[in-house]
Amino acid sequence: MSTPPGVFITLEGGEGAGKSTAAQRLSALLRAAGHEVLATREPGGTPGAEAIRALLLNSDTELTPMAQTMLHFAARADHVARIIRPALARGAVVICDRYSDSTMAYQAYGMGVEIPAITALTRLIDLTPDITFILEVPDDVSKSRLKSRGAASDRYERLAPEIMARITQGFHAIATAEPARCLLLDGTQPPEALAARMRAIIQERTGR
Ligand code: T5A
Repeated sequence: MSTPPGVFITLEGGEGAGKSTAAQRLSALLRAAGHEVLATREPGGTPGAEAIRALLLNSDTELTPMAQTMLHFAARADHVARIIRPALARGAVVICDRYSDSTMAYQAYGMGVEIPAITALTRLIDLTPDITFILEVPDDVSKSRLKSRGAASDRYERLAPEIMARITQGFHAIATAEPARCLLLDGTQPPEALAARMRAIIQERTGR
C-alpha cells in the first residue's frame, strides 16, 4: 500500500507511563501549529473496537493470551480501516495511545505468545507508525500513579510483577531493534516538557 500523506505517531509504554496525558498535550501543541490532529487509542477508537476493549479489559472473562492477541488485532483492523487510514489520507497527524508494539510487548514478551505470530498479524494490518515514543517510568512511579487515580484495576493492571518486568524488556527490545522509528523517553519528566520534546522530534523528522 502507498505511503499516506499524514503522519502516524504512536505512544507506548507500561501501565501509568503517562501516555494519555502526553497525547493530550502533544495534540494541543500540534493543533496550535495549525495541524489537523486525530487523537485516538487502542484497544478502541471505533464502536466495534471499543466493544472489544470492554471484553479485553474485563478481568472477569477468562481469555487465553492467544485469544487476547486476536481480539487486539480484530479491534486494530477495524480502527485502522475506519479511522486511522482515512485520517492519514486527509493529511492529518494521527496520535494513537498504544498500537502493535503493545501487543508485542504484552502478549508476546509478557504472556508468551510466539513472536512470529504477532509479526504475521502486524504485517496483515500493514500500517507502520512513522514515529513511536516509548515512555519509561520506574515501577514505583507506575504503581503510585495508578493508585492515586483510584479506579478499579483491569485485566492488565493486575499482571504479576514478573510479567510486567518482561513487558518492560519487550519495549526495550523493540526500541533496540527499530531505532529509526522508536524513541525511549523518560516518562518522569513533567508532562509539558515531555510533550514539547515530542513536538520538537516530530518537527525535526517530518517537517510538520
Ligand atoms: N494492551 C493494549 C495489550 O495488552 N495489548 C495491546 O495490543 C494493547 C493495544 C489498555 C490495556 O491494554 C493492554 C495494555 C493496557 O493495560 P488502558 O486503560 O488504555 O488499557 O491502559 P494504559 O494505556 O496503560 O493507560 P493508563 O491510563 O493506565 O496509562 P497512561 O495513559 O500511560 O497514563 P496517564 O497519562 O493516564 O497517567 C496516569 C496518571 O499519572 C499522571 C496522570 O495525571 C495520571 O494520574 N501523570 C503524570 N504525573 C507526573 N508526570 C507526568 N509526566 C505524568 N503523566 C501522567
